[in-house]
Amino acid sequence: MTRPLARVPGVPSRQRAFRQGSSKRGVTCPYCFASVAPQRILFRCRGQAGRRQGCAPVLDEELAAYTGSAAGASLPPVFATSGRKGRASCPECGVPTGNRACPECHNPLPSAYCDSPGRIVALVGAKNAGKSTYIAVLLHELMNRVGTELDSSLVACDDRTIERYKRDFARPLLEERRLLPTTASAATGPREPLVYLLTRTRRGRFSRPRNDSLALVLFDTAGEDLRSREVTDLHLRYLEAADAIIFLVDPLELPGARTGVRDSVPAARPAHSPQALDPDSEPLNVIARVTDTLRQRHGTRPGEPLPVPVAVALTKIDALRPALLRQSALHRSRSGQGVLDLDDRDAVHEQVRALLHEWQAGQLDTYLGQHYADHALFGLSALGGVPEGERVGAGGVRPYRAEDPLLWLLHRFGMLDGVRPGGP
Ligand SMILES: Nc1nc2c(ncn2[C@@H]2O[C@H](COP(=O)(O)OP(=O)(O)OP(=O)(O)O)[C@@H](O)[C@H]2O)c(=O)[nH]1
Ligand SMILES: [Mg+2]
Ligand SMILES: [Zn+2]
Ligand SMILES: [Zn+2]
Repeated sequence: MTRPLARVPGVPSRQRAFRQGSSKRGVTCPYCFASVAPQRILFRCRGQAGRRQGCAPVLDEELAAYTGSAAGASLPPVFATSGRKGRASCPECGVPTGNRACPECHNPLPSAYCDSPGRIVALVGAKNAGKSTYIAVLLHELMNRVGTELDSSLVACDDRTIERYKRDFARPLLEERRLLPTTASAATGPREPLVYLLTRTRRGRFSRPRNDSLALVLFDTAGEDLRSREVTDLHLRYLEAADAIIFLVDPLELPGARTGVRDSVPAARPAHSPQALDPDSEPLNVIARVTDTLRQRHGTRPGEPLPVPVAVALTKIDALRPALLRQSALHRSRSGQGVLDLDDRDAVHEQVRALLHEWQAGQLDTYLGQHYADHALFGLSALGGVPEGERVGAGGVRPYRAEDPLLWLLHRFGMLDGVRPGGP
């Protein structure tokens, strides 16, 4: 007999505090991370199309400065208006428009993003932790299997995001099955976040369907750049703007984990490599630097936990010995469709916690507990198998639990119900 699912739609009080605490008065631009008061948001003329009269395209210098190129920066002009409505008429041609733009960098601000509080999710981790691979796979999952399950759409907010996702992530990794190159430091060239709007339609039993949106802003940080305390300006603003953090940890880098690793996996780094001596790349030191940055923004007192939820995920768990995962929560696939299974969540959290302690990395867990009001532990594999040389393993990319951290964050943001299959 199946028991009725215990639904937990309400947001726990701790989380409610977070939602209120982080309510920003303005909108944070997902491109330049400037905080923009609603009345300062610009509109962009819709321009000429077919028989519609409108302004001709002109070079937008702010946008060109942001992208570092004049290509694609010739657009109908932007204009300011005193009103706060979602639409305005162009003062030049009179055509009404609903296209909005950031007053600082002139990138498009989707109306769903302006109207609902945007959530910026920052993805961080040491060099080689698996960030770029994870971005490629997570976005693909959200556009396909997981998107269908959640009744959600994932839409790129600008053409450059579409182009870059294809060129730098999907084509090499998912189509050509080549491992992604090390991400170059932001110091060597301008880099842009990938900006998506994730919209979920929720059908309540007694209410009309409602759309909830989350701006998923993924900035593929180079692990290299998180090694020093002098984080680049864009990184700093990205972290300061973050409403949630996904922190990726390569278990093969944890001191005690090697015994739990399959023999077939080559050492993540030979003992004599300079990196092996580099304490700046230790997961704990990377998270500590990120935490210091967040503390400055939130102005919290030392000892007072930060309100930003942080999801900490062990990547590459396919490389762990099967014996370690057998009969464990991590070994099961996730249950639940379009909901977060809270029993499963607790079990995975506890198992990863136990693994961390077993691997002499218990400090990481202790540190998170001391500094964050809300942290959750995950184990995932973006590739689903150990790579062969420069290529994805023979079975192709078969992600495993890659979406878990995002589902938890959606639950935290009140966009996904939690259930306890075993009763409350
Ligand atoms: N076994 C296994 N290996 C993985 C997985 N994901 C990534 N890797 C390995 O980890 C390497 C680094 O992954 P990246 O995604 O490039 O790491 P990164 O965090 O972006 O690194 P930086 O760009 O240097 O900061 C890959 O080349 C793979 O060899 C996984 O799911 N399983
Ligand atoms: Mg990378
Ligand atoms: Zn116009
Ligand atoms: Zn901007």
